[in-house]
Order: sequence, then structure tokens, then C-alpha cells
Amino acid sequence: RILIIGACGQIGTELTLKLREIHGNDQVIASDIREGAQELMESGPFELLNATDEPHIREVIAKYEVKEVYLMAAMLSATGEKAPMKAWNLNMDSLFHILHLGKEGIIDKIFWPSSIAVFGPTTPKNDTPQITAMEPTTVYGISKQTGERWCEYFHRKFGVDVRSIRYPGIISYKTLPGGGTTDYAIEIFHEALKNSEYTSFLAKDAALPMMYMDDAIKATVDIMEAPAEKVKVRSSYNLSAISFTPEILAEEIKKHISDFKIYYDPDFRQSIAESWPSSIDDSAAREDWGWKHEFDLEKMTSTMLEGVEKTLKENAK
Ligand code: VAH
Repeated sequence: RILIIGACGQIGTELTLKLREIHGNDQVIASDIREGAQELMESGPFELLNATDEPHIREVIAKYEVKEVYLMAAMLSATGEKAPMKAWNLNMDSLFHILHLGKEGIIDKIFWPSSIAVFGPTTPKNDTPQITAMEPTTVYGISKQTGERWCEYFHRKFGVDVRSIRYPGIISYKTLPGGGTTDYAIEIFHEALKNSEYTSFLAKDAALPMMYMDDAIKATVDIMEAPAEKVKVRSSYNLSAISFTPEILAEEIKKHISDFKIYYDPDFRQSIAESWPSSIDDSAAREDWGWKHEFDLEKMTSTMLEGVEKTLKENAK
């Protein structure tokens, strides 16, 4: 069976639903420190679980005879800056617990998400290569970079089958993100539909790599299904789809909502955004396990507007 830790988060929710569709509802155990979306809670087993509580993780893994773990719990970049030690402890402890379960042979396969936040101001900004300078400035980025080194170490030394991708900003409407720098690109859709205006906390020219949720889920499923020998990078793979600025996204939204207005009031998250790449070279993922994205800016924008509108109507009922 499969265990998702952090199943109620932005990516965890949709990943759990997808894995239940592929493997069967009772084969995929959702867990989180809080309950989540109704669809997730009702479609299969759920356990309340703190990702740093090692004995409890082991208990749940034994109870359901879990062989595969997706560790999706983490504190993101913006929230991490407000509680650095808490972010560090959550992001690192949870990873060590799972890597040790792999080393002991209790579980066979691990997915652990990294992020473009591993890069920093000294990294080439455009078409950032797979292997390059990495001097992250956020606690979140430091934890992801460190995590990548540990994943690679556990694979090389102990043969742990751990797989990872560096997610860009993920755009979706089912579950809201929690405390990231790329969250503006989701808020903007909600505000556009509710008020026809949005004040961005990033500057108008802050270009960041982004991806629609369905592509992120596809990448996650693909890398986990790939034969082990095809997964050559055991730290984490660069992954890319689209890259845009708040201004470009606003222009695209205006094609659907003609009176939409955008204002800019950058806060501390702007300097985080400035430290990250604008676009990513993901040729290693494309060559090694056949990664290919599907959603461009247009398709993502129309899908988001439809999805958010539906959600707003449902919430109003
Ligand atoms: C954040 N969305 O903004 C996350 C992410 C690409 C960055 O990992 O913190």
C-alpha cells in the first residue's frame, strides 16, 4: 500500500485522489495533521499524523503494510521565513524518518519533493541547468537543498529507492497553497473573479517558473512509475513547464475578464522571488524518464478561471 504524508495540502490532495484512481481507494492511505477536503476524506482511509512523530509514522506503516511513501508535508518559503527553526525541524526530521524506513527495508520506494527554491542569487537565472551553483537564501530552500543531498546519500550508500523533482510554483484551484512565494499566481484568479482586481505582493516583472497542477501530478506519477535504472538523478530533477510574470498573467486574465485591474505592492516575498530562477532547463527529466508538460499559459488560465468560478459558486451555496 501507499502512504501520503501531508495529504491535505495543495499538492497532497490532488496526488492522493490521482493515486486512488490508479491503485484503488483502499490502497492509498491519506495522512495529515488536520482533516482536509471532503472528497479526499470520503474516498479512502485517513489517519491523523504529525510528520515529525516517528513512532506514529512507523505504527501507521505497519498497520496498513505500507511499501511506498510520498512525503508531501513541508513548511514553504514565505511561512518558513517567519518560523525558521520550526520549518527546518519539520522539513528535515520528516525526511530522515522516511529515509531510515527505506534503509531498514521496511518500505521499498519514496517520493520526496524538492523545489526551485534550492537555487539562489548566484544561480544562472535563465534556463537554469540541472547542475549549477546553489546558494539558497531561504530556510525552505536550505532545507530542500540539504534534503536533496541526503536523498542522494541514502540512495548511493544504502540503495534506498528515493525519487525527487524540483517543483516550480504549482497553480491549482482545489486546495489553496499554504505560505509560498508563488501563491500570488493563485490568489490572482480568486480576486479576479470576486472583485475584478488584485494587488500583487510580487513586482510586475517578477518572472518565475510555474506549472499547472495536472502537469505536476503527471510528473510525480511518471517518475515513480519509471524503471529504477531510468531515474539517474537521485538528488532531484529540474522540472519546468511555463514561466511568467504577474504582468503577463494579468494580461492573459484580461482576455477573459476585460475590466480586470492589477496593482503592485511588493513585500518581503519579492526578494525571495528575485533570488530564484526565471526559467529552468529540465532536459535531464525529459531524456531520462520522458517528462513532457501539457499546460501552457493559455490553457492554464482558462482552466483556472473555470475551476475557481465553480469553487466560488459551490462555496456560496
Ligand atoms: C513556494 N511554492 O513558493 C513554493 C515553491 C517554487 C517555490 O516550492 O515556497
